[in-house]
Amino acid sequence: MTPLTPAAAAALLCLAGAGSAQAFTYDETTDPDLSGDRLAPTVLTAAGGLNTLLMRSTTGDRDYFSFAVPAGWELVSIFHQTYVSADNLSFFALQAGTTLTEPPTGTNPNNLLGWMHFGTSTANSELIDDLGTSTPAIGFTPPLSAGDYTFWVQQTGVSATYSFDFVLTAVPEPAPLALMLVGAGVLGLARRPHGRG
Ligand SMILES: [Ca+2]
Repeated sequence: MTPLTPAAAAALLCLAGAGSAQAFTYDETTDPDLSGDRLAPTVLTAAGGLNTLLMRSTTGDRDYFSFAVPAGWELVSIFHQTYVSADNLSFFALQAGTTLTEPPTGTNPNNLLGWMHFGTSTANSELIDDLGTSTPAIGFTPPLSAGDYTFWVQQTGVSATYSFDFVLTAVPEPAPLALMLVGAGVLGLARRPHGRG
């Protein structure tokens, strides 16, 4: 492959920065029902900014979807917007990767990155911190870094509609001074003599 000239590379970077990718807006009341197959979730394409998802569930309907947080971006918010159902208890879980490896019955929550029940009481609130501290679970400290994530959401009892915002922001650039200090620290460690008593 021919190496890019600096000018060509700059032009490509410029294009990438312009953000040809568009955040998703998925609405199960008008778009197809999300996949019910945890091993073949509906793949959404997330981008920087506000990605929105309006979901509809009826008896027996489980929804699985996945998206990638692109390199240079992080998932900072999973905001629960609305909830309309006669049953005030629905379920939300996520895993890293492109499938949901845990079955809906006999689930081992220790293999979930996070999970929680949501409903009327969690509408209009941030969920990502609650998901990160759920137990038992793998757990995480937000934000979630670049990579694939798969989600499992259900209200299998009665009909329900609920909506979420997934917010991606650019990974902050480290401050130059902090970088210098980290560099100096790493060098210092590397130079420390080994095996001396
Ligand atoms: Ca559905």
